[in-house]
Amino acid sequence: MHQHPHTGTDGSTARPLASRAGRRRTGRLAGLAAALAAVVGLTTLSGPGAHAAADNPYERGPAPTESSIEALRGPYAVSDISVSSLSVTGFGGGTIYYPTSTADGTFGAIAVSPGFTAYESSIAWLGPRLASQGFVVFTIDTNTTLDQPASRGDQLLAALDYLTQRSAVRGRVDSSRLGVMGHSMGGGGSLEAAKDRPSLQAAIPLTPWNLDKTWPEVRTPTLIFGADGDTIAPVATHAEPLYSGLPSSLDRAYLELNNATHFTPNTSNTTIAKYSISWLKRFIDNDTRYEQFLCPLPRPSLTIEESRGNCPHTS
Ligand code: 9J3
Ligand code: ZN
Repeated sequence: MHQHPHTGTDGSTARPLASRAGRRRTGRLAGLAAALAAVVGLTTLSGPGAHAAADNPYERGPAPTESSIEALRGPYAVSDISVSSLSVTGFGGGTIYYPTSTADGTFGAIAVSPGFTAYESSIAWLGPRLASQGFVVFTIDTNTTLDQPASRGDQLLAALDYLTQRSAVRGRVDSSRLGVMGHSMGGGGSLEAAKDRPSLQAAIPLTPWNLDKTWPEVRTPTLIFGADGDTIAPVATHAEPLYSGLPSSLDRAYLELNNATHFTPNTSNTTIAKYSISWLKRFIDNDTRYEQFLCPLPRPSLTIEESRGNCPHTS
């Protein structure tokens, strides 16, 4: 099939990777812990296992700052591959955005579905924006633009299966660290995908639409974005009851965008990006360095109309 990797269209540039100052600190602490353990005769607690437990193997990229999660591009240069609908089954093809370098090993991955009547182009901005932070991102088309949320959920899972099992970048993806996003009926579909596959590590519905408001089966940490001015999927009948329909014990959050519409997620949006990056890093990469942006919950502001969630997360 016609798959052509190419680079550089997004203007992103490679930057030096993390200095790993944290690693050095960890090493010193591990040494201190080993010395202490030796003193009290608990030498079996030191060694490689103790170090591995303190050193998150899924952490990618430098320590984040407010400006790094708000930036148009993160630290990784991004390449992309077009996947023809003729080359796949179960979804409509799409574009895979991925960090160009293989120096950092594998990455977590997410699939993103557009909404009713819409195409991949409507959510394409998320591809390079999220991939440049250290994820493989598959923005997809659905089989037909009229597919309903349950079908969009199945298609997100088919896209993840293609990504991890058959795609040209399957060797770059950690198949145990996957997530889903989607707009409107695609957001409703991301809940359907999480319900069907509890091993998913993160879900982010964007101004979601779904007639089913009860989601007690979901075990996937879920961040829902609503828009205060949404008249197509009003928050009172979609995003808010969908959030409330998740288990109260789940890692879940609801952010209502201020001065926003149903279509706000269809163009580059820094509020969506910064909290999505934080959620994906926190739950797909287990990267607690990003918890500072999620907890305490962002307060109402010019960009956030309302926030809900069950901080503190269990780290
Ligand atoms: O995907 C969406 O934009 C869902 C909103 C919608 O048009 O629902 C009408 C059935
Ligand atoms: Zn509200």
